[in-house]
Amino acid sequence: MTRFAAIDLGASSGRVIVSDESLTLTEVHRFPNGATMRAGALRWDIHRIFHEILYGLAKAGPVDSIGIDSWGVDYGLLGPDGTLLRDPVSYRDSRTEGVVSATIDRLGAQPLYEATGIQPHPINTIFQLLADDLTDAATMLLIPDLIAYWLTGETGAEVTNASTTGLLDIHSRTWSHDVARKAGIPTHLLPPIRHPGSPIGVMTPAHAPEACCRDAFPAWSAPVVAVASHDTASAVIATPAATDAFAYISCGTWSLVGVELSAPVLSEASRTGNFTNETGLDGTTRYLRNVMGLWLLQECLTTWGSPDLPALLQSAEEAEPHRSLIDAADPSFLAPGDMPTRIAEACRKAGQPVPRTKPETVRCILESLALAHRNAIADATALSGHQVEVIHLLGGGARNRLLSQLTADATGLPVVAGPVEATALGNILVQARAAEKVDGLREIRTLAHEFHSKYELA
Ligand code: ADP
Ligand code: LRH
Repeated sequence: MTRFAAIDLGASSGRVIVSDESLTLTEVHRFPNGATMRAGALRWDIHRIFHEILYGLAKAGPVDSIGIDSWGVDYGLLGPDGTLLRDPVSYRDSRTEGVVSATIDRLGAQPLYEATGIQPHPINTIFQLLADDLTDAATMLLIPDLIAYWLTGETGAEVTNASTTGLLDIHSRTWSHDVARKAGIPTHLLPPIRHPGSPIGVMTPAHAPEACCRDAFPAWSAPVVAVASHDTASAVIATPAATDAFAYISCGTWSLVGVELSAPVLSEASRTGNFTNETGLDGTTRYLRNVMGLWLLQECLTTWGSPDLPALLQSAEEAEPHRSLIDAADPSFLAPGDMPTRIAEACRKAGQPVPRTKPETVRCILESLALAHRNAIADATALSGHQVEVIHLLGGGARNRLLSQLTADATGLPVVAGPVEATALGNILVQARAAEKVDGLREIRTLAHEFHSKYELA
């Protein structure tokens, strides 16, 4: 019986999920994730994350292959001897303030967009690298590539996640040394590009950081295979779509809202509309807008001392509708901190009633997200000409019935919620294709559809 392990790292939780040949997924380990202030910056505790991964793999038992995906844009820097210089900084750190506009002024917004297809968002790797100390840095590894390096000793940059950096040439889908040079980023930092389905190496403790982890490796080994290592790319792969006329909302910490295209859209209207062209499986384009997503709710829950989410959503369902709306793309929501106060402030500034209770705040967040979903889908359709008949809402947000309903109400389109673990499913389906158990993207989507009907709609 063939078994695959998906290591799926989200900004709010990480999980190790195992599948058998009949696509039954078992979550063998889940652990909380989040960035904290350390050594002068908001950082990921990557050694703890790696330790949790090893614990999950040991619990999973022997598998035929392992695939790794995570949130995009963030990276670690290796020194010349292959050791990690510092814990990776989170994209929510304020270090890129000022770098974005200065870089755009130098390189030109439209030329940069035509070269990379990526909207100039302050989280992008290109801006983070420009704000970083690159002294002693020999190699830049994106988060899944860093985990793969610690598991196998092999370095590389998987293409779907490399596309989130703002340094990938949208036409050749290789590093744009031209953009890197003009921006002032040393090109030797950028490791060779690899593609979903290609073998990375075989698991061995030899290259992992000694202190945290070597003893925690499982007794067995397995090949590590490149998957679509950007979590959003993996989620979109596992869209249970029966038609090409679909839009997706990959809905977790962020809402990534858009359509899948066969070619990028690089017009000025697309750039000023804040659309990005990320690379998907087999050269597809994920044409999407970043909407702030359930981060708004997560941060409220943290401020409120983690009340029960299902109960709170129930009260939000009963709260007065259409009372106040915020702009869910407002960059002032990006940083961590007291979110209820920031939401109240945004309402006040917009001359709207300030939410008085927790359920009213939640209702305001979900209605604002639904409106942002509607606007992004309408704009994606208008800018790309792609027809949309159905919306697939993928990821943890699919557990939020109210959000799906509000999105359906706002768009006037049917919303299919799930799979909740679309990212892990996409990760596994690409491993299955590498093992020659599945063929093209169409067959992968048929399997995702069967999975969804069997396990989530039953
Ligand atoms: P990420 O991969 O970015 O960490 P997930 O896809 O795991 O995000 O989704 C996390 C989100 O899922 C949470 O912020 C929360 O809003 C939502 N969620 C999780 N459990 C539930 C639940 N029981 N009911 C409603 N929403 C939920
Ligand atoms: C979602 C995600 C998104 C990126 C952001 C950094 O987890 O990968 O696609 O824009 O995190």
